[in-house]
Amino acid sequence: MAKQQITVPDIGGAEGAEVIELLVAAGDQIELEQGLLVLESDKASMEIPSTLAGKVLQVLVKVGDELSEGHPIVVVETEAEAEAEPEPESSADTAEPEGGSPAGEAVQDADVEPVAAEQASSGGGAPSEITVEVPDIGTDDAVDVIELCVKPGDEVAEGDSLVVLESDKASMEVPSPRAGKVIRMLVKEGAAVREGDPLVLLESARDEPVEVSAGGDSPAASTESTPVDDSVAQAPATAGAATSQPAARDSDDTLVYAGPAVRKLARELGVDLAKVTGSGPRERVLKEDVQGFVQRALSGKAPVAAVGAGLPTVPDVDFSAFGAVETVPRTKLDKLTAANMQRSWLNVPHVTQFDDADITDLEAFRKSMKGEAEQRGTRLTPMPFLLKACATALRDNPKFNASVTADGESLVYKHYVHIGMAVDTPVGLMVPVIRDVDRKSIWELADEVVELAEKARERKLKPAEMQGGCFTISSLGNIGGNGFSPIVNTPEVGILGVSRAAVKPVWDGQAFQPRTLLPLSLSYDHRVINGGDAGRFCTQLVTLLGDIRRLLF
Ligand code: CAO
Repeated sequence: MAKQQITVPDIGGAEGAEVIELLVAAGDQIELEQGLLVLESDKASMEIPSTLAGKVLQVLVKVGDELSEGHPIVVVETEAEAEAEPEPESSADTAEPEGGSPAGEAVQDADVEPVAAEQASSGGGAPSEITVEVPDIGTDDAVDVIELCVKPGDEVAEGDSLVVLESDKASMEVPSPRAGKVIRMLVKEGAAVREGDPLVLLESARDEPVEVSAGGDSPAASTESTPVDDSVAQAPATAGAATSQPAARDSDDTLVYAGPAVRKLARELGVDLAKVTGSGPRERVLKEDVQGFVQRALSGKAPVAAVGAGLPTVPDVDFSAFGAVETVPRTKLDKLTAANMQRSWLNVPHVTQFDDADITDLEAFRKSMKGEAEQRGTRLTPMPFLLKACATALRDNPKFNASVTADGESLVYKHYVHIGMAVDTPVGLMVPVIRDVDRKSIWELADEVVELAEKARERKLKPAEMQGGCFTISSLGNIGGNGFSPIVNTPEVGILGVSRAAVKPVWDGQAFQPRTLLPLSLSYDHRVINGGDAGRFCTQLVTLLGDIRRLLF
C-alpha cells in the first residue's frame, strides 16, 4: 500500500479555478480516470479525472476553494508499494486538519507523495533545525514584515503561517514548511526583507531536505487572494501558503482589499471596486462579488453608473404577484456569458449581413461521404466545410481576422486562423477554438468538431482550448430557424450565424429548381468592418460553399 497525493493537472494556465463540485469523499474506492471534482474558471468548467486507482483517504479541498495547477486535491491509498520510507508517526490524517485546505495551500505531507513529484529520499526520524527564509516573492525589491504569527516556543503544524509580508502590490503569508517548534524569530515586525533572508528558526520533527517555498506561488504569480487574517493565519485548516491580498486605494481614495485577478475582472467590466461590498474576510472583494455587482446592475438593483453610464435600469418585478414562480441561481458560466454578451453589445456597434448559400452540391457530396466518415469513426456535418470556407475568407479578408486595440488606435492583424465554434451545453454556452483551420483537412476538422463538442458537453475543455479565437461560427442548423443575428465574441470582430438549411425553389432563368439553401448571418464590429468588407466576405462564403472545389485553391 502507498499513500499518494493527486494534484491539479495543467488546466491551461487558469488561475483560481473554483471547486464547484466534489465527486468523491474520504473512504470512496476510485478508478483510474474517475472524476474527482469539477473546477470552474472564468472560461470553462472541467472535470478533473483521477490519475490513480485506490481508496480516497482524504479530500484536501472543499467546494468554493480556488485552485491552480499543482494544488493537492486528494490523498489516495493505492495498491502499489510505496517507494518512500516506511510510514512515520505523523500521518496525513494527523498532519492535515479535516475539511481540507483552501486555495493556495499546498499540502506537503512528507509521507504523501504528489503523484507527479519525485519520491522523497530522506532517512527521517531525527529532529533538525530549519531556517525558514523569504520565498520567491516575485520581486527583487524589499518587502515589509507586517505581522509575526508565531513566537519562540510555539508548536507549529506544516502550513501554519509564520510571518506576513507585504509589498506595495500584495501581502503574503509565509507558511511553515514542516511541523515543529519555533526556536527563534530571526526578524522583527517592520523589518524590510528580500528573497532568501532568514525569518524563523524552527526545530523540525524530521531531518529532511525542505523546500521552504513549497507551499505556494509567489504573490506575483498568484492571481487569487486569500485573506491576511489573524484567525486564518493561525489556523492550519485555513492557512494560506503564499497568498496575496493587495489593499489598494480605489476611486474616492477608498481602501479596497482585492486580488489582482479580481481587479483585472473589475477593470474589464468597468466596475469601480470601491462600490462593491466584499464578502471575503476583512471585506475582501471576491470575483463573485464583482460578478454579483454586475448582475445586480444589469437587473437594476445596483447603481448602473458603475457599469454603463446613463443606461436606464430594468425594473425589478415581483413575478410572484402574478402566479407561482421558482427562482433558480444561475451557474457561474451562465452569468459570465451574460456579462460578456452585455459587454460586447454595449461596446460594439453591430451590423448583421444576411445571405443564403446554395449547398445543394455540398450536401450531395457530404452525404456521399457519410459511409467513409463512419469507417473513419467520425461524423461529416456541414461544420467542417463552414470552417474551411471561413478560413479561406478570413485569409482573403484580413480585417475580419483582426482585433482593434483597447484605445481604438490600431488594428492587430493575426497571421493565424483560429476559429471558435459555439457549442450549446447543458450548463451554458461554450466556445472551443479550432486552431489553424486554414492548414487542416476536412477530415481533421471533422474529427476536431466532434471531439471539441463532446468535450464541451462533458465539461472537459481546458481554458487554453477556448482561447485565441479570431472569428466564431455559431451554428443553430440542427436546431432550426431561418436566421438570427449573433453577437460578436469580442475582441473578435466577426461571427457567422448559421441557420437550418432547407430545400427551396430557386429560379434559374427558365424554371424553378429545388435547391438546398443555407441561411447565413454575418454579424460584425462596424468600428472595424465596413458594409463593403462584410458584403465581400459574405459573398465569398456563399461562392465557396456553393462550389466547394474552390476550397482547394
Ligand atoms: N442545416 C440542416 N442540418 C444541419 C445543419 C444545418 N445548417 N447543421 C447541421 N445539421 C445536421 C447535421 O448534418 C447532422 O445531421 P446528419 O447527422 O444527418 O448529418 C445534425 O444536424 C446534427 O448536427 P450536430 O449539431 O450534431 O453537428 P454540427 O457539426 O452541425 O454542429 C455544434 C456541432 C457543436 C456546433 C452544434 O451541435 C451546436 O452545439 N450548436 C449550437 C450552437 C449555439 O448554441 N449557438 C448559439 C450561440 S449564441 O447563444
